[in-house]
Amino acid sequence: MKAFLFTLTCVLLLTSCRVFDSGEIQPAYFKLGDIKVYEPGSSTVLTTHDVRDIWVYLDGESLGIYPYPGHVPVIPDNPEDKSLMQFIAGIRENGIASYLELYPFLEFYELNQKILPGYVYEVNPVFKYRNNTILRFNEGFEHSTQIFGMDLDEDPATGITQTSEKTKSGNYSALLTVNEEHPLLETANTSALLNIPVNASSVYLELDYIADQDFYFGMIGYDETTGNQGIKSYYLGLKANSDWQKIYINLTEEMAASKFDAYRFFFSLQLKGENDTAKVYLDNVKLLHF
Ligand SMILES: [Ca+2]
Repeated sequence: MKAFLFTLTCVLLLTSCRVFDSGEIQPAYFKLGDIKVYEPGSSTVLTTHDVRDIWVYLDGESLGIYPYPGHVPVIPDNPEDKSLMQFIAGIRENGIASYLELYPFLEFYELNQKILPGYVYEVNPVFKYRNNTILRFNEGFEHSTQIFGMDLDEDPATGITQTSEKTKSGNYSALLTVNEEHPLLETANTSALLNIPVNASSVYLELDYIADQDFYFGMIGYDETTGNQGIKSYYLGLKANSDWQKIYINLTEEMAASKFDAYRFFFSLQLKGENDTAKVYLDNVKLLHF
């Protein structure tokens, strides 16, 4: 048995030597380190992000989706020439683990260089928002007035308040609270927004939140001429969590399907079951489109 294993090992070693000797190219590796994401319109101010993985392309062909830190094996077609490596930010759309998406507003991080077999290249992708990104609002709750000032719940005792208890960025965030006496809070941006693309061009809402109970994000569509409310959609349920979480909510299809002239966006928190109170903290609420 030992003799057989010895022979087998020799055969395997010889086989692998033959493969190596026959001119098979060793891969190079791109070692993905940490990444940075800058605020829209800035190349110096970092923003919060939940870029989970990097989609990697070599000369326009996909090499796969990689977590970071990690290693990407690369075999260039022609190591004598420069190759274009593209690193693209991947998110979890609507916070759902199985919805892997490219984030359309972030530029690709690109390297154009020779890739030599056996070499390890360190790369720390830096992502900037595309220049043609339109930031319709960016509410960090740093000021005494904020954009979610429209009371939808008809209970004047509930509304968004500025707080420094827990913040993701800056000195303040927003607090939404309900209790047994005031069990519903629904609040929307004060002015309905015109000219949000309804032609399937990307529209996303980003936010950071902590919630001790599930709550909803939704939208209301309006007819510009009459001002009539067309729909009120409780678009996405956001799960309770224990620490700040970034969510990228894809509104593209909802906009293209509903096609209203104007929209308001709202948060809805309703006390559930046995709870005495429920609290949601929000920060960095951004609406983006092209
Ligand atoms: Ca803030």
